Amino acid sequence: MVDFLKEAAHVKPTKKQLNWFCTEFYAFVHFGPNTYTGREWGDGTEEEKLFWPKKLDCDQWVEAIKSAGMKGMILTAKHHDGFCLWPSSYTEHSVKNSPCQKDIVKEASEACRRGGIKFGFYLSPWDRNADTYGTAAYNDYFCNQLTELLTGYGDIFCVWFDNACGEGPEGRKQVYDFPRYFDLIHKLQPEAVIFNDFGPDIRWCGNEAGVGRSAEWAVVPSELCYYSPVQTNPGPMAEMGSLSYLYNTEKELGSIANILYSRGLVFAPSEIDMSIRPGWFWHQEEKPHSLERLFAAYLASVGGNACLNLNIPPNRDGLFDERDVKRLKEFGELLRREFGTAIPVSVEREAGHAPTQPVYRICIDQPAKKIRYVVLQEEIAQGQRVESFRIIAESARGGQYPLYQGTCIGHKKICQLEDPFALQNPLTGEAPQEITTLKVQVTAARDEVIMKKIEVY
Ligand code: FUL
Repeated sequence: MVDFLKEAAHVKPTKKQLNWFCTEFYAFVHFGPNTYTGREWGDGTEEEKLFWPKKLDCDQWVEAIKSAGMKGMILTAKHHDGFCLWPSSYTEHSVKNSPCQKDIVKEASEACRRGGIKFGFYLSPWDRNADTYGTAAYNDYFCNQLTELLTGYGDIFCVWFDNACGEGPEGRKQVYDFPRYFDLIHKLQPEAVIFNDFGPDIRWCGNEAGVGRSAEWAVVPSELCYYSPVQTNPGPMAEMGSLSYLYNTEKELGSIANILYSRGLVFAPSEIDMSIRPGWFWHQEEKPHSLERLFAAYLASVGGNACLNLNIPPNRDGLFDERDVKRLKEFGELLRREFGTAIPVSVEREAGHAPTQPVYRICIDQPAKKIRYVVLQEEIAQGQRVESFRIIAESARGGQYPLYQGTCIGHKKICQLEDPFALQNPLTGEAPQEITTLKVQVTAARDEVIMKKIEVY
């Protein structure tokens, strides 16, 4: 068992998964015929002439995206209705037959380049317009479209696949040839991460509400992410049961109880995707979510060993709705206010503790009157290891105040602390006037802990 936990602790990300982790927060952009029909899922019969964003301005999108601190954009090049936002040579159902006559993928990718953010695309395998859907020929069609997108628009940081698989003509269902799609991406854009519900590079978090797990491991059983390369032996309990029930909506994925039964572990971190509004596409009557809700989603994702993919849908003019632009700006201001400037501290790893239970002593240079967050980062390039930890504050007079109890850390854990100045020491009744020291105590880990960074805000 100890050997297996050590193996689990050494499951490593690829370089592109590490780069993706550092992107942290990026925008989804859902745009297409649904924007004009008011639907969420088109059926593929929508007329091309409907799509006409008369004031299209992708620089306006990029500016708003950047104002919230996001570092990339993923555009729905084709949604389930099959309408292509670029003039694909393989279908008539695209912008080329709309009065707009613009290549939206080109406009958006160039605006991202100008604005210095990354660009990626969503390409729906489910296509309710393609005649060949449900036959082997559809996989060729899909690969042709993928090739156009992978070769015509510069560097792609992420290709986002939707797993939805509905019926096509005469009730035919398509067998998606994902391994073939992945090979094509590896060949044409080797730096791009691939999102799919079950990996290979990034997996779906299991909800669209911006909610995270209490322990979000990037190391998960291969039973869940069966497209990702297996990096360990089977767990010690693998012969005594199975994980065949495992699905992304489970509350626990990478917990010890689960991994012991696994046939092998993979590195497949989670992306939290949600929309700034109730729908993925723009609807006049919908309003953006509150700042509180967006901030909670940020803590759960960027602050919970995942990334946040926040959708902002352009309106019928081809512009981000002013209400969303305002909310994004406010959100960026909030993030800068909370995490803009770290409190100067010096961190020391105390001697005399086991390598799996280190204690980090954080001395606050100028005793602080307000402490809200401790941000922890493991050296995830070496693997994810911490199982549990606690944070304690020490007052100038030696009082101890428990501020936080956490599970895993991974790439980044933002710990929102209890207000130490509102706490009383249970023994002395004393409330601290100033905090001089914080202690991060790891209480369990799968192998020696390598902490990359500790910051206080
Ligand atoms: C889902 C789709 O069915 C939704 O329309 C949306 O695109 C969301 C991101 O993924 O599977």
